[in-house]
Parts: sequence; structure tokens; C-alpha cells
Amino acid sequence: MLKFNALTLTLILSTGLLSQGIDMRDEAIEARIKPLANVCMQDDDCGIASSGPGYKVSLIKTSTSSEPAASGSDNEHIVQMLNAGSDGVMVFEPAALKIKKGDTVVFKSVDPGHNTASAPNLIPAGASSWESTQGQDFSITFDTEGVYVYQCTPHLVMAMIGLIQVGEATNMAEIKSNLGGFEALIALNQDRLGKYFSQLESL
Ligand SMILES: [Cu+2]
Repeated sequence: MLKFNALTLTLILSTGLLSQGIDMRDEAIEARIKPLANVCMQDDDCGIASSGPGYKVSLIKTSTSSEPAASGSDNEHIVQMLNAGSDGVMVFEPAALKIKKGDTVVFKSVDPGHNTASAPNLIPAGASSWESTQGQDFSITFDTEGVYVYQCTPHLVMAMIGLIQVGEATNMAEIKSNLGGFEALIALNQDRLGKYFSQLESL
């Protein structure tokens, strides 16, 4: 006897199994079924509705390909804003990121006191600049192809910076020719900028 509804399947097992005793249910059947289903005796009040002899089994809903989590992550990228990371103190992680046109980047305010802001003249022509509020998560969807340089405004002097490449690096030459003024604002960790460009090019 099978009875379907939207989320659960109630299944009545045969009375043949029942006749072999309660031990078989406890040790053999329940152990195998438990990860997948709720099971109880037909006569027990276990919250599973059914009618008929045997056991009552309601399948536990597990994640399937229709769950949104897996597909969403393809188009969404996380950049953490950190007090300390693998590149030292005050960092975006990952600092170099390559994404597809139309993808979204979520800047996570893991540690307080950071923000993300596009660097002036260091984003593709026609792209929108951004500046987030310090200490808050911020997400942005990139619809214009090219390379973007961004900073944490309070920690730019310490080279808390990052690079995002959307699609092809169509504006790389222009970015590199405009870098001088930006570099001059960085007093510590001056090697990071070159390192991040190398990382981006190797992605
Ligand atoms: Cu910062």
C-alpha cells in the first residue's frame, strides 16, 4: 500500500516482517532506515498518519538538485573583509578574484571597521563605482566587463585592496597606466598590488 502526498511518503511494510519479532525491527530495519526515514510500529502514536498493518515509515526529505544553494553559488562569490589573513593584517580574502559577467560579489564584514569602495579611475569605463558602509556586508553585481581595483578606505594606507576581473581584462592596459596615484596612497605592504595582479593573471 503506497500513499503519496507533497513531502512525505507513508509506506506500510508487510506483516511478514512484523511476525519475525521486534528485535528485527529495532536492530536491522530501523538502523538502515533511520538516516532516510522516520519509522515506527503501526500501533505506535509516532505522528505518522497511516492505516493498515505493519510499520509506518515516513521518508525524511533530503536535499535534491532542486535546492537553490548549490546552483546559487556558481554566480555568487564571497570576499571576506578581515583584520588578519594569509597576506597579513587588514586584507580582503580572496584579494584577486575572476568572475563572469553578471556574477555577484558579496563582501562579508567578518571583522568590524572595514568597507569596500571602487578605486577612482581604476574600473572599466562606464561601470558604476561603489562605496559601502563600514562594518556592513555589501553585495554588488558586475554587468560591465573588465578589471576593477577596490580598497578599504580606512586601510588603504596599509594596502587593504583587491582586484576583480569580470570576463576578459579588456581595460588592463588602462588600469596599469592609471595606477600611479593609487599606489602613492599606500604606505605599508606595497608589494601587495603587484602580487595581486600576478595572482589575477594566474587565475
Ligand atoms: Cu579595512
